[in-house]
Amino acid sequence: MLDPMLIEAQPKGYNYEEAKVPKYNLPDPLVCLDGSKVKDADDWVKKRRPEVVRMFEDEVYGRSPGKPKAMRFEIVEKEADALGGKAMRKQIVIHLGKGEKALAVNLLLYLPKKAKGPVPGFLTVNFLGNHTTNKDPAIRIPTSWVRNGNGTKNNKATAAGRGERASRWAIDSIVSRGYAFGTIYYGDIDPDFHDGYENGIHPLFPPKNPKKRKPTDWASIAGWAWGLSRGLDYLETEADVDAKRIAVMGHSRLGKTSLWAGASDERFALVISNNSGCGGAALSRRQFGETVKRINTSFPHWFCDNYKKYNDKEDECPVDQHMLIALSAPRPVYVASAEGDRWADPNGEFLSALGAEPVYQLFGHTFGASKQPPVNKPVQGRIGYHVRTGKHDVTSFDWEQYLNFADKHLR
Ligand code: GTR
Repeated sequence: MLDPMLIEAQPKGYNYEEAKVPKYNLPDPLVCLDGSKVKDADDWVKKRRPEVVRMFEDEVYGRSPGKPKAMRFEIVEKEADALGGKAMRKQIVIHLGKGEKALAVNLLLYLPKKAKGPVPGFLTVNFLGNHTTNKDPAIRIPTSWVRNGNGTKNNKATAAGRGERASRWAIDSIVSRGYAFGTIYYGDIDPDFHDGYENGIHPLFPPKNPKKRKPTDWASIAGWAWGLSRGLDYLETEADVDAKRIAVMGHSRLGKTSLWAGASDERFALVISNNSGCGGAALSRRQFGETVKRINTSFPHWFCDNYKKYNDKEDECPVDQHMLIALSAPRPVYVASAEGDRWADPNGEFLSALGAEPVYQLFGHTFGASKQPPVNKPVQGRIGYHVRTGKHDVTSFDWEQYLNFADKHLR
């Protein structure tokens, strides 16, 4: 398999021209499977939304288990004076399952020290270990699989990686603006390579034997999203956090993950997709940049087996990704693109947000854009969108917009 990190930003042989986007018809989020039209918000909530969730489960991400019985939270570290006195730090291990295959998922949490009463926050998921999100020397280093362990080839994280991804995580600003910041390392939940679902979260739940898997069983994106829900389960027990005001955020494959987490767990109050692209915010039918076939080939473990039916047959899929954005409604949702990230189809990400607006309108909410806004000019209605200059990444510009959006909706 190709090393996902080594795949260049714009592989050759794919379409990057708007004029070459094929003609397509998007499925109407407001037309039910029986052909009837959604009349109002109640109809969406009771009838259409469950249908759409089921289609995403069965055709795209796979069905996940619910909240597990065998789960235990252990606070393994606590510091009242972290980040130069600005924050409290807590590190929690979420123990999942029993026996040999039991998992220990590490949650790192910073809480603003000055806060009076429970604070809103961001729950995020990261690529290389919690210790890479900040230089703080007390952050625990993962013992689970990591990609190339900080430049080495042994798949073990080392202290050399401390803070190496700090530019992606505006922890200082987040805490200074009165929000909690939580992050989970995705490899603690499910290692990101295809091993036939023998490792990570999947063997802890039926069918424990991967040979008995059905084409609708969950794969890795659903596993990471499910892990975010377990992080939220912990936050519900945390007196200093208001678990009813938690935004879920991720980048790239983890942006696909945060969208599915927000869609499948309505406790998340706000949903943020950063450069999530194909299988995330971007419309698959446009076949711009990464395609369904390509993603299913490079990353066969991300989506359920049924999704492979749509390789080169995007039009046959009963959903497209605007319906995923719509599953956040009526909660605020933010889709962010980068101009240089054409592999992720920035305009397709915008059009997907736009395609979700009819569902928001049922609740009296609007987006505020009808075509992709110019670069670095965010639009923030109940749906937020921006395309910034630069490449596939998370920047302080992105976080500035997420914080403004959260100020508007979670305060
Ligand atoms: C790419 C993949 C994208 C995106 C990205 C990432 O190689 O094609 O869908 O998920 O990886 O997660 O960094």
